[in-house]
Amino acid sequence: MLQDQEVHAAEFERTFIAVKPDGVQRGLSHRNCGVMRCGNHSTTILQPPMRDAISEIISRFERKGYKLVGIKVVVPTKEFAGKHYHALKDKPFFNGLSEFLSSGPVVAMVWEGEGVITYGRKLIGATDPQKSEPGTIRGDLAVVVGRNIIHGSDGPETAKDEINLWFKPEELVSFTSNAEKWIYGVN
Ligand code: IDP
Repeated sequence: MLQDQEVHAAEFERTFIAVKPDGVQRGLSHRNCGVMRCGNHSTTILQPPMRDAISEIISRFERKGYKLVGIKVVVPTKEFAGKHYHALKDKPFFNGLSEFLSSGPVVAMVWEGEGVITYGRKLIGATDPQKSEPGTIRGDLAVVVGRNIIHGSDGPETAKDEINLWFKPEELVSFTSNAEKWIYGVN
């Protein structure tokens, strides 16, 4: 039984997802507003509740049925950011993009599940938020291409490379969640 579960878990693909510095900061600035700047004003309580981008993004992947198997908050160096975006090194925006990715905390994650690479990209939406469908993360939460709040691997090879770049093997977990048999109908 346990063996079956292990085999099943091993069959799932993994993808690298990152909340970029703009996504992290947008969440933090809301918290700052509530706690530091307007925390003493009773009107704060009347403000409509806003969800920050980090929890919103995690929630969308989780609600779909995907499994979080690694997560950390890091501030990458510009050199590291350049490695992450090496495929775009000839683009005119490469330098600015690397600088931006290293400008603040990034929430780096690995998500696991059937079809998670391709479907993760659907959840994320088109690169340019102006072209992302409503209902997608970028469509709902971002406005311009240079601040599109989230990264997701675009294929199996990229996913493998990006996971290896951002995570050590021991930083990732393998487990079978209780929900899995209800999500996949196994056992
Ligand atoms: P993706 O993030 O949807 O996979 P890529 O083409 O791999 O899209 O581009 C990586 C990132 O580079 C984008 O998410 C976006 O932040 C940035 N980017 C892409 N095109 C432009 C552009 O024309 N100007 C500025 N930034 C761009």
